[in-house]
Amino acid sequence: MKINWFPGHMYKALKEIKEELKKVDVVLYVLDARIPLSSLNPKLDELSENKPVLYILNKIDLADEKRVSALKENFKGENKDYILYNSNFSKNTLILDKIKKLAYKKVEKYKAKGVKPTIRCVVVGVPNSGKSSLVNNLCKKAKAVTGNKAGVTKSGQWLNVGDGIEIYDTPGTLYPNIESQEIAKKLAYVGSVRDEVLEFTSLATDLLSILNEKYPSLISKRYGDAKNLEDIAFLRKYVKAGGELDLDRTAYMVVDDFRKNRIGKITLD
Ligand SMILES: Nc1nc2c(ncn2[C@@H]2O[C@H](COP(=O)(O)OP(=O)(O)O)[C@@H](O)[C@H]2O)c(=O)[nH]1
Ligand SMILES: [Mg+2]
Repeated sequence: MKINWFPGHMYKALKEIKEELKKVDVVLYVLDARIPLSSLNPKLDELSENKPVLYILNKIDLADEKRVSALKENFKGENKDYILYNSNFSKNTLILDKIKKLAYKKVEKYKAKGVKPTIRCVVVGVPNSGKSSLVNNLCKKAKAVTGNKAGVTKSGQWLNVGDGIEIYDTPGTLYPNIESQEIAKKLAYVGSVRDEVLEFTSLATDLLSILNEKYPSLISKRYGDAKNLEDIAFLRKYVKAGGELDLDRTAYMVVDDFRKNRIGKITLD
């Protein structure tokens, strides 16, 4: 299977992101902690002209925290920081603190003039990484900054989340640079590629081979001695009317098991 998913609108999206990035002081880059390196666009610095970045390693509740921590060097540096996060549950005060630290240059500059600065942020990341959830998580008590008439919900507003920090309410989609099928597949495993363009038998076969190598004990725990699609179909008695093993159904089930955390907490880099 070749995942031909590189969306045509990607180039337009990239141009839009570049425009959005110009308006902000800090970039909030949401990465799926199950595939943190694979959901990262390596050209972000170029796109953002080296703006400070806070990497949100999101869905940490689904990920292998040990493995994520082992990768942390990729997300640290001058102008860069990271946080392990669950957008559905984590308290956002830690994020706000980190944003302030990353924007210290602006804060200092304004302080010297006796003015409290506004720190503007935008959320970016691949589809399904949790960008909207993060915006909601940050904006629990937020008020729209720009004229927001009652009853009219517009997108494209700055939301004041406290501490002089404003978040743009519309996250930007930023894909990793994928000529690589390896990366495309990892995005597919976690649900960041539209399922319609995927062949599940091929996808599940590849996923199982990675998991058998990296997380053999989790695979045995879930599927016993079954290591491949045929064995799992047999084990689960997924059979078609004629008695043939139903590999399509099995494949879908395996990918779904992975996505819903039924195999366990996994990080595939
Ligand atoms: N388990 C878990 N699910 C999350 C987390 N953040 C987001 N989600 C879920 O992931 C799915 C996609 O989230 P969404 O915010 O719509 O992603 P977006 O496409 O990047 O805007 C939704 O079902 C969210 O509830 C998280 O930290 N942990
Ligand atoms: Mg969204």
